[in-house]
Order: sequence, then C-alpha cells, then structure tokens
Amino acid sequence: MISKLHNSDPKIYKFIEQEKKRQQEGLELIPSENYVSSAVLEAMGSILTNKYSEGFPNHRYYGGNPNIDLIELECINRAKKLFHVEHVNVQPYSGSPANFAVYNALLEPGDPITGMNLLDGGHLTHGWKVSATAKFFKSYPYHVKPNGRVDFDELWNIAKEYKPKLIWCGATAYARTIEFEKFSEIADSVNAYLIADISHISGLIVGGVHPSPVPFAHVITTTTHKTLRGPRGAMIMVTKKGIKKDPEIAQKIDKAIFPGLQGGPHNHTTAAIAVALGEAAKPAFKTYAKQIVLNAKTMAAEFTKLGITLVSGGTDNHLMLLDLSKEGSLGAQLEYAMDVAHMTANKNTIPGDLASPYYPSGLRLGTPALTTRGMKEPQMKQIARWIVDIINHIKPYRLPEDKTKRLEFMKTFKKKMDKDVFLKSVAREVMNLTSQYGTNT
Ligand code: DSN
Repeated sequence: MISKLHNSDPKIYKFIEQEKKRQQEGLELIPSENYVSSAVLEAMGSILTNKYSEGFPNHRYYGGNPNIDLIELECINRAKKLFHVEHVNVQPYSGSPANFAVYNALLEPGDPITGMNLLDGGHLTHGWKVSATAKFFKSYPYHVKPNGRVDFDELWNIAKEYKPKLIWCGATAYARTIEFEKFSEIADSVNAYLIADISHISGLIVGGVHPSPVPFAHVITTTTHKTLRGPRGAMIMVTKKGIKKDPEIAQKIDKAIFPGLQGGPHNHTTAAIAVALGEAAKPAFKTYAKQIVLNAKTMAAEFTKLGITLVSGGTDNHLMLLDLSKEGSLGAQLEYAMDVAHMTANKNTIPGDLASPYYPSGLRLGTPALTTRGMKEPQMKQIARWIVDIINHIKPYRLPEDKTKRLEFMKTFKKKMDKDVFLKSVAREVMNLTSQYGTNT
C-alpha cells in the first residue's frame, strides 16, 4: 500500500523509511530508548493533535473538549492505579519540562537544592551547572563513592550544611537500585521535598522489579518513553506523603504546568500515554520487566568475564556503564565504531571522569529495547562479545591527551571506521540477528 505521506511528501517519507530500516536492522542499546506498540503509534498519530485544550479536564480555556476530557481523565486514572499515587498531571511535554515544573511549583528562585552530579550519573535538570535549574536555584550536587554507589555520608553533610529545600533521587546513568528510604530519611531530617525522578526505571517499578518510591517521595516525575514503553512524554505524580506535607501540592503542580510553564497539552501524546499505561497494566508487562533486568545482568556478567570494567561492578536494573578509561577513554570512538557495526549506544561520562562529556571514558548500554524485540540471554552474551571485539579492534585509537588535537583525531578516525572491513563484517552478523526479530509494530 502506498502511503498518503509518500504521495504528498516523498522526501520526508523516504527519511522516515530510512529510519524505520535503521531501527529494524540495528541493535538499539541506548537504555532510555524503546519500541512502542502499533496501538501507541496509532494514538500518537491521531487527529487529537488538531485540538487546543489549555487547562485541565472540565476546566478548559477552549470549547469543544468533551472527548479530550475523557481521554485525559482516563489517562490520569490509569496512572493513579498503576503507580498507586493520589494525583497525576499527564501534560508535561517531556522529562525536563516536568522537572522544571516541580521547581516552579515548590521553590522560590535562589532556593538551595541537591541532586546527583551529572558526571556521576545524574540528570541535567537535577541542578547541573549548565542547566537553567542551576541558574535559578543554588545547586549542591552529591556524588557516588569509588564503588559507584551513592555517597549518603556526603548527602547527609550537604543536607546539614546547606538545608536544601528539594532533594532529587533517581538518575540517568546509575546501574544500582535507588535506595528511596535512605533519601527520604535525609530529606525528612531537613524538611526538604524528596522528588523521585523515575524516568529510567518507571517500567521496572510497574513490573515489580525495582522498589517503588511511593511511600518515601513527595512527588514523582517520569518520562513515558523509556522502560514504560510509551510515547515521548512525561507525568508528575503526587503521593500521600506529599499531600501530608503540603495539602496544596497537587494544585501547585498543576498550576506550575499550566499556566506556569506550558501551553496546550499534546492530546495525541496523552492518548498514547493512556494506551501505554493500559499495556503496562497487563501481566505480560511484568514478564517483560523481569526479562529486561535478566538480560542486563547477563550482558554485564559477560562483559566482566571478558575483562571489561563496569562502574559499580555490575547492574541491578536495565543499564550498565562500561568504564573504558584504562582502554584509553574510548567512549566517543566506541560509540562511532558501534554505529558502523549497526549497534546504537551512547558515550557517557563515568564518575570522576578525567575526560570531557563530549569525549568521555564510558559507554552506557541498556536492554529495554532489545527485550521488547524478544531477545534473551544468549543474544545478550553474543552482543557483549561483539562489543568487546570492537573495543579490542579500536584500542590503538586512544584519545589524544592534547584537547586541541581531538577534533582532527575524530575526523580521521571516523573516515577509517567508515571503511573498516572488520566493522562491516560485524554489521552483517548483527543484521543476520536482527532479521529474526520484529520491532513491536
Ligand atoms: N536523555 C535521557 C537519557 O538518555 O537518559 C535523559 O533525559
């Protein structure tokens, strides 16, 4: 069947088809990515995008919203039931706006906050220096210890000295269980809000393979497109504990989103979130979440067996962080070489990285997307072996110490890799594997 898009805009159609092919042929190892179902895609691509509906259900600033109200209310109710929370706002455009809305709701400019340092696995919006969150609030980041786990002694000291009004827990490159109870003890001791950003692990929480922050946090934020396997969007949830601390907290969050920060909600996204939440409520999702973690543990064990160092020595969740400092800060080179071999991952800093975020010493890998495709332990071992073969192959290309030489070095490296016979042979093996698996649509 020739699509309407193909007829009306063949150029964009072609680019989309190319991307579809890339997603089908390649191995998606970025831990924050996933493949949505056809049902989620259908809702995302629906006519709901045509409608303005500023405001909230039954309280809109535009007419014609009876159906949008039904969709948003259904989405809210599904989220409340699935996560066991009291209030949910499903309108944030994505994770960063959701987090900024929390600041907007609960703090005054200049208030002190703390979150995990970006280089240690935290998120930009948890107070990293180049983020607006550090411009408008005073940020005192906490770190991980040499063993790769959160340094709670340091966090206690930060809490006592700076009295943060808001503490973030949750991360983007942290392979260990988030110890919500320990964070809540510290937050409660200084009467701070504890905000759990569960973007990476919300699917694992729903699937019962990671503890829930609900008894401990006041507010929870999550994107909906990572392990939760929904569309690109986000939610802000308020717990009983949050309402006990501040009975107005739910209204403050809603007002911070609209009119505080955003305009019209993306109703097509809201509908697709509702569909994804419906899928996540099914028993099969628990099996999926369990397999994500099993796959990650299997892959991590294979890397360790093959001599690769992992930050924190392994994983409890869906991701792992390869520490390639002893191999020569290979993060950027490995990301590129893997791309040539049809494997997508992302270079990442490691705790205490002496290289820069653009040329870091680590590589972040995750299993949610591969697990969606139905891959299991044997495939994880094979993929780890391919990656280690590539690491060994590119080891001679150590990052130059002299920063001014790095750009030129990468240009030459990329040209060589584009024609590299070994990488092409891995790409063929990868395509042979991926041809046996669909992409959830
Ligand atoms: N960009 C997300 C990730 O990849 O983890 C975080 O916002």
